[in-house]
Amino acid sequence: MAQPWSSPARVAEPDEQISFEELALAARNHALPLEALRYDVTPIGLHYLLTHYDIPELDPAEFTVTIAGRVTRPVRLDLPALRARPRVTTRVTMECAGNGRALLNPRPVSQPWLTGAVGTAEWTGTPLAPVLREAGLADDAVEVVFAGADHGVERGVTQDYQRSLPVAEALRDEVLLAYEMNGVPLPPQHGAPLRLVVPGWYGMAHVKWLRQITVRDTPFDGYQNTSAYRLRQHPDEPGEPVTRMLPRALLQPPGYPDFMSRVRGLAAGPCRLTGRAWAGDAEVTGVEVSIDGGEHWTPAALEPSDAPAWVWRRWWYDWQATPGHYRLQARATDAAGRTQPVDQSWNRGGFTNNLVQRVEVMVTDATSPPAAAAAAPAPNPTG
Ligand SMILES: Nc1nc2c(c(=O)[nH]1)N[C@H]1C(S)=C(S)[C@@H](COP(=O)(O)O)O[C@H]1N2
Ligand SMILES: [Mo]
Repeated sequence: MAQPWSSPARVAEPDEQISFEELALAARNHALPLEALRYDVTPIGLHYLLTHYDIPELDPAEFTVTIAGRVTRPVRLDLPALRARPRVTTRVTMECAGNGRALLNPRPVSQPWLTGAVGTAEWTGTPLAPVLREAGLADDAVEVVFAGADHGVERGVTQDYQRSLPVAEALRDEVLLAYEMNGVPLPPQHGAPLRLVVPGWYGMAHVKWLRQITVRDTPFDGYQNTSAYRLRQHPDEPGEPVTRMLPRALLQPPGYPDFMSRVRGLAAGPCRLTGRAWAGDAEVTGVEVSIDGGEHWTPAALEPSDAPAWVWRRWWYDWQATPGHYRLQARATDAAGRTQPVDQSWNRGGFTNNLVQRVEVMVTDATSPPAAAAAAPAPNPTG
């Protein structure tokens, strides 16, 4: 073979387009269609999806998860035992740390997300903390490693997908061993029969197909913690770990799309712009909208909520649309004063890029046909 079968991390050349390999990843791992921002809870098939390797084949009847390592009483639990434990349902907005990657310049070569790597689900399961406490955490426990049943090779490193959390994070009340999503057993692609849910953290921490929990007295040095999911400017630096979601607002694109460009068509007149906003740590306190490409920002209305930062909230802004070409933008600010940047903050992995979303809209006079129809394009052969 001319190419090594598992290549090192790479940043695209300045004029390099999306590759066949990136297309292959994008076709497996899909985004939330932005019109699905209309749902408080994302229907399962519309929730974004990200799987590093293959979806593993697991028999729920045979399935067990083990809790071992630095504990006094190692435990093995099957699904009936998990279901017999206290049952909690919690709503969580989850976003991939790579969301926004393909908008970066230069582009880190990996799953080429635009802005839709997010979804909100209702996860049902049992809290992790009591399970860990019953197993008896050793005094010297520092991290807990969560291993999935999926296996692959990444940048030359053969592995099962594994991620660790510091003990204090693993013991948070909100962290769940989840066996249901939106009221039904987890579907295969979202981690059946069991996954971890770590509200507030980017997606990589929510380990799917969870089959082993190992308590450690030293920091975990696995690939997904020390090589991947680090904020680096240079390949050789250790980099800061990726943890919680930064604030982000998304706009549900108004009007109707052009098939290829996705530019929106909209008839002039009153238009309520609406979308969702969330964060991973301190709650969203405001959303601002710009209709003039970022010259002016106006506060949007934000739905009142007692929910934590990681449950997305609806926002809206009443726009009097007059004919013309617009670039709509929305940006969120959280209670810690963090606002989404209008310029990219770049890192080699393309992580945590919460650069503001931009939506192009052609507003046409309500009485004349839309510009696109007037141009009478050839029928689309692909349907
Ligand atoms: N076992 C396992 N867990 C995993 C992954 C994976 O590839 N294998 N991908 C992670 C990443 S990067 C993300 S963004 C989320 C995606 O969860 P979803 O596919 O249910 O939306 O799962 C995380 N958990
Ligand atoms: Mo991710």
